[in-house]
Amino acid sequence: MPADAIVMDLLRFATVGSVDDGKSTLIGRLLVDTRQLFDDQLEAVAHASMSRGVGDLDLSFVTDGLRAEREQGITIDVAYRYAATPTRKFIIADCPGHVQYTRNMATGASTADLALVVVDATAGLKEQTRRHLCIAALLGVRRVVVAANKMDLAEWAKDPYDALVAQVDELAGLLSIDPPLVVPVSALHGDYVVEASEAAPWYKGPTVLGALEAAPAGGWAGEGLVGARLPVQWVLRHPTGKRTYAGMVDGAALYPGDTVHVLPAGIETTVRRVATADGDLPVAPVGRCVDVDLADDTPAGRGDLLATAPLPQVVDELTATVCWFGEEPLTAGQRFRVKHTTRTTVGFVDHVLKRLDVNRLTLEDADALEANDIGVISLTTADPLVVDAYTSNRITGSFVLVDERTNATLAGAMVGAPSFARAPVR
Ligand SMILES: Nc1nc2c(ncn2[C@@H]2O[C@H](COP(=O)(O)OP(=O)(O)OP(=O)(O)O)[C@@H](O)[C@H]2O)c(=O)[nH]1
Ligand SMILES: [Mg+2]
Repeated sequence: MPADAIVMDLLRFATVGSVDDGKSTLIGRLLVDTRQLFDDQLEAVAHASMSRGVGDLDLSFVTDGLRAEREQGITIDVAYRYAATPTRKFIIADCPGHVQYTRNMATGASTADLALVVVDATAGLKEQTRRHLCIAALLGVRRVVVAANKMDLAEWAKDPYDALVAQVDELAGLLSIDPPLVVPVSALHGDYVVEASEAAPWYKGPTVLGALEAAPAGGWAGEGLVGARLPVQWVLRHPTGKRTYAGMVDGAALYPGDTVHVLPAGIETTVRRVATADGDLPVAPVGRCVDVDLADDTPAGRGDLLATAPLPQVVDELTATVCWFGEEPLTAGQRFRVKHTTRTTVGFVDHVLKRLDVNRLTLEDADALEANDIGVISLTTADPLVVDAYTSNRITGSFVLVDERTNATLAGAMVGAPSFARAPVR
């Protein structure tokens, strides 16, 4: 099978939604009912459930493996699981819902093609679910499936389901995404997760698994908008004295013979060869790690970017959308280490421009961002960065702000203003 076919067959999705709405239970149910778990894994979950006194089989224990997670009954770290059905492979990121771990959710969603939003249908859309969906939309996840969970507690009444559909449609409109499918489910009992059920005769749509199998792969908003991008990770020095440049291809495929620019220096040259440990390639597809030989002995270093047209921008002042995870507020004048692709430099916050109201999805004037706020800032960097708008490329359009003293990652940032917010940034 060609490499592309394997990629096409794969869907990466992340669970998002508020704490305790049933994300881990739903993933546990999905894995158990599609028979992804070995007997000994199931036995271990059953044993842990009994010893914690939470019944015969707490399905959330399938992904909640940390002791603190099982003791507190919440997810803390993102759990990645693999699953395969006859039609598709899945990489699942089960994210935490607790507001304190929003940064982990953002990490889990940052590589997802699809967000599986889990909502307790008896409670409706909560602020944290809106925040999660905003973050997923900001991260470019445009495909969404909603599980209206705990329908058993609502005795499968249609009214709470209809009310949730109306709330979800309104939010989708504000986020400029298509109205998502809303599947009524009981993660606890399994109705409409893998198996259809008689519980909701008024529901004619697919199960959660059916929706996940039918969703188009890829699905990230910015695909195909830029040329090839290769952030140089290593410079390989050969015995002959020649240098070649290793890194992962992104944005678009890279071909021998392509005209490339070495940025930020701006030197134009040609790709002579694209090699791997197994020999030369006629084409290096997106996601492939390769070693590039440039014509004319063109010099480049770690942190440089090799790019084909349409080209990125070289900037030392930029506007960015940030998810702020620091305990202390983010304000103008602060200084951070900026990590962008393989380049690290220092950045200074010139202004905090806006803060996103996650309930109304409007950008409000602000001069500080509190923990877990989403906002817009302007930043100056000590060295130039080579960027694309996040809406065009996930890799070259994102960076993180790191505390220089503690090394803690304090913000995830996307180049440009949020695409969906209605108010102008300046
Ligand atoms: N009645 C009922 N209870 C459910 C259902 N799904 C989950 N629960 C219960 O809800 C509680 C929370 O479930 P989890 O799966 O841990 O929720 P979560 O969304 O993963 O929580 P965090 O990861 O901490 O955000 C557990 O006690 C579950 O047994 C359901 O469909 N019906
Ligand atoms: Mg969980």
